[in-house]
Amino acid sequence: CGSSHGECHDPRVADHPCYSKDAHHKYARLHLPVAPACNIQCNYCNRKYDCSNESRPGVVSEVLSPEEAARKVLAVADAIPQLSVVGIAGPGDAFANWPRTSATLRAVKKMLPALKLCLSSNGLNVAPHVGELAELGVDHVTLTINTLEPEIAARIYPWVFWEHKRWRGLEAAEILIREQWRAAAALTAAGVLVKINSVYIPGLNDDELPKISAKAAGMGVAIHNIMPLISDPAHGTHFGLSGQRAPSEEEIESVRARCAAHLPQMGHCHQCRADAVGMLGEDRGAEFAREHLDSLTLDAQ
Ligand code: CLF
Ligand code: SF4
Repeated sequence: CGSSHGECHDPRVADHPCYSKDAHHKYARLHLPVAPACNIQCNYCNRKYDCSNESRPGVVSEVLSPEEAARKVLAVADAIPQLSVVGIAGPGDAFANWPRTSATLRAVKKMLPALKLCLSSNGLNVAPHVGELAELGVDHVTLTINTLEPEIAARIYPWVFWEHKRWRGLEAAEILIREQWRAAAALTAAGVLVKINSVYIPGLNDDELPKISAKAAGMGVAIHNIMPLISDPAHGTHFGLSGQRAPSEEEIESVRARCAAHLPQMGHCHQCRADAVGMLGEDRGAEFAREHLDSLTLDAQ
């Protein structure tokens, strides 16, 4: 399905504001910030802030318990009838906090089964949970994959935590890349609609991005989202502090065109916060902050 053309009638694509460009004017998403920890370090992330694989660095989301998150879903669904998707996109990694993530998904599914469930991850700890995802009815998962080459990955990820141990350098890079593609294969085989996000780091992974599109297309991935590196030194990320620049608009368009030869490209991403609420590009999070939840009307309860 070429979801970026808006011609697909599969409701899993047509009603999802990220998978379908047409849908992003009609449907809203809610991010539940229930996943604080992370199992890797990315050089474009400052761990005090939200996961920069999916979110805008330099903002901090208030972490919710699964119970608070369930309450928030009811409040938002009541207030925003266009709500179609509930996503978990940090502020760390959804699968590095699997007990909290799965408890939240179960609660949402029980209360409002018509909502789509969507997860975003670096891919490290996804494959072992694919069976449970299918059982929970999660049909959208985003994996952030930035390179196929361990030598390049070692310059993006200083370490990963895997099987009770911290790995560094090429060993860490090889584990992460292997597990990311194991996850992509397992998810597509289970019928999950997979989106790949890639952070474009000019001079480092320019030529990797079309290769990722090509490999992903061969696995049945639905869509690729090239996200520009945000490298403001004020955010305190390794890349920001070391002077790594962001790509220009021309560079982004050029690499997207190369990738589009293999896979539909998402061009309407807003690099949302891990607690974003509303239509893409809109953030009504403050209306539904923890201190307001008690006073909200919860008709759906
Ligand atoms: Fe959220 Fe991500 Fe699901 Fe969308 S966002 S978990 S796939 S419901 Fe969308 Fe926001 Fe871009 Fe993400 S615009 S940052 S791609
Ligand atoms: Fe940060 Fe997300 Fe990378 Fe974890 S996966 S280090 S939270 S950008």
